[in-house]
Amino acid sequence: MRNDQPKVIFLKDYQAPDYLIDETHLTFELFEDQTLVHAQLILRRNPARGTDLPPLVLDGQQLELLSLKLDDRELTAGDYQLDDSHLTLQPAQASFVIDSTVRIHPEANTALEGLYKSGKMFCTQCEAEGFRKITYYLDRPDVMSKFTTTLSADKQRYPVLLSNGNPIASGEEEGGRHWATWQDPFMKPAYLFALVAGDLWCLEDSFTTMSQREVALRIYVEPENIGKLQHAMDSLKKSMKWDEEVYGREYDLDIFMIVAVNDFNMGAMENKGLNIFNSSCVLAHPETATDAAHQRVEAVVAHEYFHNWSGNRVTCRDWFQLSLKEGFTVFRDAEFSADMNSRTVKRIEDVAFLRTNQFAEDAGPMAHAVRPESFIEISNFYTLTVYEKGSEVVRMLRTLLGAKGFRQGSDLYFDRHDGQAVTCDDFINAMEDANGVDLTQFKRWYSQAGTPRLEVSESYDPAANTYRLAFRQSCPASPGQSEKLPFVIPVELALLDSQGRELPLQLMGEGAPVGIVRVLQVTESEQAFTFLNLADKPLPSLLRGFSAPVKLHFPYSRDQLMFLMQYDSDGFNRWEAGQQLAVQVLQELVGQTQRGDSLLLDPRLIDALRSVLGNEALDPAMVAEMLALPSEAYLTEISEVADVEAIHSAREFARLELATALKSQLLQRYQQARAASRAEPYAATAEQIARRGLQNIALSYLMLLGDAEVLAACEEQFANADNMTERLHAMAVLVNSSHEAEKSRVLAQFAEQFKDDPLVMDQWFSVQAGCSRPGGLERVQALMTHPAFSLKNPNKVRSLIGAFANQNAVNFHCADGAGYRFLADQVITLNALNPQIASRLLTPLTRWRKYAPARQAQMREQLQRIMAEPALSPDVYEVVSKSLA
Ligand code: B3K
Ligand code: ZN
Repeated sequence: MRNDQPKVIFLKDYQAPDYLIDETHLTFELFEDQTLVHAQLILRRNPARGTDLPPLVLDGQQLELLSLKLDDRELTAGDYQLDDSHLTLQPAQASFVIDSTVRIHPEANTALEGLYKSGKMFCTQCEAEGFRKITYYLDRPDVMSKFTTTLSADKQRYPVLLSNGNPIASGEEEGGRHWATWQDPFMKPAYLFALVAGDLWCLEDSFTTMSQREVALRIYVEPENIGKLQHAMDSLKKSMKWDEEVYGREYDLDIFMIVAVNDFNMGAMENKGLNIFNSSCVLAHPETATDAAHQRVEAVVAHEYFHNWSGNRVTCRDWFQLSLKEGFTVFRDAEFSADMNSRTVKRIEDVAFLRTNQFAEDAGPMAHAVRPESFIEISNFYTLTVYEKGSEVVRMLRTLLGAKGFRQGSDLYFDRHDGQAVTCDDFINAMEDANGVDLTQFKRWYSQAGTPRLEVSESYDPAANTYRLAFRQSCPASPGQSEKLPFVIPVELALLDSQGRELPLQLMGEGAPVGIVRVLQVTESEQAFTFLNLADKPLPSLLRGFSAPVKLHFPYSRDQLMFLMQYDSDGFNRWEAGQQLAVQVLQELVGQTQRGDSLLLDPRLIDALRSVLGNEALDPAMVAEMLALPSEAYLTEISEVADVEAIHSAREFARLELATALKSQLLQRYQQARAASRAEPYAATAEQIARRGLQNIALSYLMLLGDAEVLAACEEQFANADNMTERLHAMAVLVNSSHEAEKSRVLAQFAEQFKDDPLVMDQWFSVQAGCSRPGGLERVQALMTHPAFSLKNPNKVRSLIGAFANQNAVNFHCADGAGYRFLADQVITLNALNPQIASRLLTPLTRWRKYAPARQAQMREQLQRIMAEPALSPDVYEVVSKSLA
């Protein structure tokens, strides 16, 4: 907690460590009321920093120091200095050994950082700076050490004792205790340290690597969840294979373990050889997990596994370089998911998420570059910008270098830096060196925050048969960055003729056409490209596959968008044309609503979606994506001033009009899909997932009509579905309907059936928290007293309070400001319990500039109320103070 102004850390102040820790020997004595940690550190002066002997400053927080030795000398209070967060002492030689014993209290650790208890098991979370809550250490990623870890605990309560690396010894002690020693042969920073002790069962399997080594695979859970691991295990094996095939990367230890825990601040953690996962990202069973949850498990298992190379073997020099491992690894997991499922659908989902959420972050008070320049609390920088925009930056590199050049670059990067802690520049330099290109200007994507705007205009010269595209890029100011220099923007494009065929592309200065799809590089503020030999004016298909994270503006007419929706050969851009059409139509409805005009939906949107629905050749997953109107959150993001009620009612009006006009087609596709579903058992295959996606969105539309036959279908789906995807969706549409009696009945039935399954109850909370019908806040407040709810469990906080504040705009933004007050109250309570979760929960309040003055004032008032709290954590302090600045 904060006593004085928290310190700002700057990238420009980076200095290599004064000392290195060659070996780390840890012993944990785990008890119910305390844990003793003995650490033996083999240290030496970092030769790169000189030969003098500056004081050694170890990080340490919330530790009770019981004993301290320097070499063989017991130190007493006068020999060292101790404050809130450091232990400082003076070495006498260049090489020395420190032995310390500290007492810590994992049983009382509600922040879920360092060593803590999740239910009955002990586990750790050290990234970014949690290791300093375990023992005194040089807790920074550029200090890499060889770890040997011994755990001792009561054998009956904690039969399983795990840490990183390989098990090397174990034994029994008096008093019913036992111990185990693990050794990790790879040097690693402390943030990758992990230990687990508990009564766990595991699913075992094995994987033979490309060099024919046998790796034991184990996924550990509490006994009641042993039946929900197959999907995660399959995902792990697919990930291991994929990384060999696509990146040539092989796993390096003899054992790879995953442990599922219920109380976890984020999705999962890539500790070397011992990944620790939020149970929501491991457990999957058709009856309890939706298709989306299955896909998330697959993606997160892959992501953490891929970190073994992009993060662990090659790690970050300092936390400003976080995107070095996170952006790259998100890119890797996205490509893996694209290869395992539908590539186009994966891209659509990722882009919709990025544009709605990361673009909002990039335009808000916490905006920062992919490589930030400063922070107060690093936990606040595990952001959409570092992760998702970071991944887009890596994707652009691949677009620019081509698949082969990119692979040569990644090979060089891994070879050159294996075992090192490096920077984003090192990554780019490897890409440059492997390809003989200059990426100096490209590096601005790492240093400049904000979303570039790319305006494109066209002109056609029928006499010369030339077509000119003029690009103008700009980027709004961000906190601390007023001037932005031009980015390198790869624009993948094609030019279509009146039949939708891609035309040969010959640029001015070229002797012949070069392909029909090309990547132009826009590098100047203003830049034009002229295409030759075009007998008619073409229609451009721009920024295909969302080739750069920018806001593209081209003056398409609605008819042109309808044409692209139907004929663009790029699936992503077909969807994108539909979204742009829907945005135009919805914005028109928002205007009508605000003026009090009668609402009129442009019939072209109905026609366009009718033909999508009627297209049996189109992947049903694409049909579902195209039927989904842009979300309220996205419409908010693209508004100058967001009118919450007008956006909601305009969008609901459009949905009802579409449902009415398309009822027969929707019903036909619904019934077809539901019948297929009844005819075969659930499988999480791409084909079935696509079918259920279309079935469910069709049901959402149909339920707006209030028909008895649709209600009956919905209840049938709820009652008879053999899987959570159909059951949960049926419940969600009922909850959002006006069928009060049916709604209460299914909610009660669902809760009774799944009351002992916390992950399913999370979904039950979410569905209700997201319900936009009046009275949302009261419902959420009532649910907070439900026995399955707990503020101490991050999944519960996210699924109830988070879902309310992020996915229920009309209720969260209710006119009297009660939604804001409620959120501020929760942030204040959580600030003391779990600062990381408190600070995450704040996000919707930080977006106050998007709204009209009255709302702005109410939101700011709550931020100020939080700011006035006495013991603010640095996490919350940083977000609130930057939001008010
Ligand atoms: N590297 C971890 C994130 C740790 C967050 C710490 N506050 C999970 C991941 O990105 O794989
Ligand atoms: Zn990661």
